Amino acid sequence: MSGRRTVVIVCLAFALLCAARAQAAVIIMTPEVLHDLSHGGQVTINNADFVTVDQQPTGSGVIHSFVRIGAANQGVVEGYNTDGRPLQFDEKESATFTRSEKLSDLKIVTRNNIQYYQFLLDINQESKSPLLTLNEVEIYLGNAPDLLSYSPNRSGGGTGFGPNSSFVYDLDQGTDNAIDLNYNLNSGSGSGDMWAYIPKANFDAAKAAAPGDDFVYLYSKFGIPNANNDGYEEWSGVEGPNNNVPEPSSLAALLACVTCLAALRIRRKSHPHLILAQ
Ligand SMILES: [Ca+2]
Ligand SMILES: [Ca+2]
Ligand SMILES: [Ca+2]
Repeated sequence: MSGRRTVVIVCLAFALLCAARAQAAVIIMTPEVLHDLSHGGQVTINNADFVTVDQQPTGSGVIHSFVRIGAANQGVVEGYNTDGRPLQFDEKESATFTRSEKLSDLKIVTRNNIQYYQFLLDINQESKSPLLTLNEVEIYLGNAPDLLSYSPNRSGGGTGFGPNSSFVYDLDQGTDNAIDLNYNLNSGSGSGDMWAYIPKANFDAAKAAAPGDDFVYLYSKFGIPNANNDGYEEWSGVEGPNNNVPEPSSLAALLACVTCLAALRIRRKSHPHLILAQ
């Protein structure tokens, strides 16, 4: 082999190596897009609204917690709600606070003329180190209340509970997103820090794909770069009458309407000309 050919081959190999390294670097170094709610405010990500709680909750509905996630001295924590045991990640064991949540128990709320299901995140951090990054939120509907063996990171190939679940929402769909939160904005005991409004249309699509999937599973992960400290993080659902079941007041109105129509029909029979003239 001539000296010149050897130089060309070596240069080519070096160029290929550099290209491979550069591509690997791009994949590894793609940063999360950090949405800063540490000073309050709100952000919309993949049609879901994340809104800082800057006052005590108002309106109707019951706020019912369904998962507590925490681990002492662990910067990154993750978990999801289920009745299944043993728990997979950093969830708290109590069946009262880490449990299944039925879709039919959640209240449908309307915000800016769009229907949502509403969730509340309550974080607990040290006052002197109050920031916490929410890195992942993934929601699925599952076909049983006690599913386990969750496959996280859907944007990286995670499958939820596989065929036992249908996909609803991913914070990282399309872009790897994260949200910075500040415990000190609402540091009162048990006070919530952020509302998450997830479009009802997402749930409807999941139900259409798998009508038997009735249980809401919410997986979340915290801690990069602003790490977990102090107490647990807790998600709740806003429960209450939803559009699938008429509210008592609606039922009463419906009954009144039926009674009224029946009365009109009787009146029309006895005074046909009177009704026709109207
Ligand atoms: Ca809090
Ligand atoms: Ca993310
Ligand atoms: Ca914490």
